[in-house]
Amino acid sequence: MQTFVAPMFSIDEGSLPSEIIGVSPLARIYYGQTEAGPRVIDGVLELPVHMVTDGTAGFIETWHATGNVTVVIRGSVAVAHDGQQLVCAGFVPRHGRWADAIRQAYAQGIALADELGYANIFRMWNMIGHINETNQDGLEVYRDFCVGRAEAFDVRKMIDGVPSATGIGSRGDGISFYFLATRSGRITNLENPNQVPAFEYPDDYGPRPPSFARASTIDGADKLFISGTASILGHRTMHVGNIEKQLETTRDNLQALLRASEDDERGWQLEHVKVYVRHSRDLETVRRFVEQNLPTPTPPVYMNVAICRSDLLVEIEGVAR
Ligand code: 3HB
Repeated sequence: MQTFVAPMFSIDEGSLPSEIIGVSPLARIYYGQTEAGPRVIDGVLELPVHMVTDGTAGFIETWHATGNVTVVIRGSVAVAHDGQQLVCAGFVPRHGRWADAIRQAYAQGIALADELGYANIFRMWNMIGHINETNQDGLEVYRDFCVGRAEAFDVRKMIDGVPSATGIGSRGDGISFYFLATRSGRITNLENPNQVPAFEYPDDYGPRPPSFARASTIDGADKLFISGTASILGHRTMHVGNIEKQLETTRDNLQALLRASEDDERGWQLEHVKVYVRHSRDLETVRRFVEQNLPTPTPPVYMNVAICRSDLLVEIEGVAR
């Protein structure tokens, strides 16, 4: 039976929560005002990601370990693992074309996780600078990124299908990513019956579809990891230009995922949410909506960043229990 400890959010470094199991954290993701490659500080894997605007407090996402932690660095990626779980973090600086560099970095991370025995990747985050701009060939950066990630996943056929994910704009220039994997524990991926699976999107959305599942659970972990979710039905963006309506469709999609588990009796409840808002002018509307419609025991965190499709105004991800 696997013990999985949920991420814990804190508002700033000064209020970092005390470690909950008495061992070092597996990794800390610094959601702040700088981006850089993964680093090891006092034996802890850290990844600084540029996700908050100047003058706004960031937060630290801590992944808690369940045993002694070992950190390994290889090339542009680093992993931390504790015998049960692994976090891999990577950073690719700005490129004129992204696919090759992303394929290499992801392939390196996946190979390292495989070698160490953590073959089951179940959740990943990708923070993409200039996400809606074009690369030197005129291809949108997000679509270019999707090509590289898909090629890395082609190389190692994903055992349980593609993991749940977030692919979101950042305020930096490069692409930062991290993923979580387990040594054991069967992964079950869920899809939203109201959406075409992202990995089956038609090629109107780019040369390779985005490789991710809408949500994932792991046997014994008692957690549902919900991917970045937005105002998409079928494969189309709904309510272009209307933040209130996009929020309603996003909420409905989140609720569909909470109900999508075969284990219907289970009744998943959202515990943590991260909210990405394209325009700062919409922040208060979004905050009010989230408080009223998506209550969670821990405060949501809000980031003012671009979203993978230029017509999406808001995206919400979560962890449910
Ligand atoms: C992704 O490409 O990983 C992704 C993008 C999204 C939402 C979730 C995942 O907009």
